[in-house]
Amino acid sequence: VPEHSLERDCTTLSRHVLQQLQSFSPEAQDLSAIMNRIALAGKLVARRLSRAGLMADVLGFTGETNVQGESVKKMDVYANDVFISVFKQSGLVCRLASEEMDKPYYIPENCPIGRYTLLYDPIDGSSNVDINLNVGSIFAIRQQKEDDLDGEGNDLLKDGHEQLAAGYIVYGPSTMLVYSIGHGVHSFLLDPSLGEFILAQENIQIPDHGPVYSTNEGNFWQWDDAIRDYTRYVHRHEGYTARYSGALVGDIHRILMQGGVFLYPGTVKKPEGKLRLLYESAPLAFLVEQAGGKASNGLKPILDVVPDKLHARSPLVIGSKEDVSLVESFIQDHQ
Ligand code: AHM
Ligand code: MG
Repeated sequence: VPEHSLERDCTTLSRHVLQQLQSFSPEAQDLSAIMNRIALAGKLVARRLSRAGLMADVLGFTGETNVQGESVKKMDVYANDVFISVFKQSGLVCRLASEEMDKPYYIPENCPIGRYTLLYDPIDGSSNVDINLNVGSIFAIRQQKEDDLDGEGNDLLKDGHEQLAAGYIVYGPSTMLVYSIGHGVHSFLLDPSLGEFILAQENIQIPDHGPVYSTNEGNFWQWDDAIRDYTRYVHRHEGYTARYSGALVGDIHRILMQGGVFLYPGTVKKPEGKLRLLYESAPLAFLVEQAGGKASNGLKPILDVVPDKLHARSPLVIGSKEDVSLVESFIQDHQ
């Protein structure tokens, strides 16, 4: 069997975006071009990661602390800058906001022509980089409707229904991009020999129930009773399997394909959990709902949660419908 059969459908990402919107409307053109730039950022990050262990000055910490109080890794900085530089040249995005930047980053040349904002986590699960395991990038696109008068991004403090598109890139054995523009969830694999993301699977549907539960059980004694009771329930019932890699994108990707639930509940030290709403939980919630799954903060859909600040956190329960509802039922019982 030839490696690349000519019969194989080589749908590229930008063509796929246009096909879904089935029009040459300005929005279709814009989203297609934006996705193309995200794909370019993904290729640049993937290339750097693939050589990370071989190059001096790629691994480890910079010595700085970010706005979240976390030590900054060199790969975080590199990937953050990659997204900025690919969008500087695009003319489409006026503003970027990420986990690594205190305030949104403006590209004045693109305002007000490119009135889109890109929200992103450049390297999710960065502790995995140093041990040569999978990491990811998460992104969401929002239309910028109001002026951001003080440059703090207060106009971004809206719920997740405002997202026009969202997705992630997982840097695993292969690099895969999974996205949605509100018409289902589709995955693309990076073919390094072509330098293109090629359609892998269209209209991914998450099973209504799955075996995986994915959470950091080291936090058991920091959880409240509801989450502890849920965990005890899982331990006492057959058919569950635990998977947790310390990198959200990979854990969610597994659940998207096989079903199950990922939880990052509030803890004593972090009552709102660890994950940030605007560029981690909300984009993944958009994607998982588009695949027929569910995402909740325990009490209501993640997409309904309005952040009170740019880097706001929220508890996250996400995955198969039935499994998320089960966790919610434990939380509601303890209200
Ligand atoms: P990061 O974006 O700073 O890497 O943090 C997010 C990561 C997630 O990928 C992962 O699910 C979580 O942090 C793991 O946290 P913990 O080590 O507390 O279980
Ligand atoms: Mg992250």
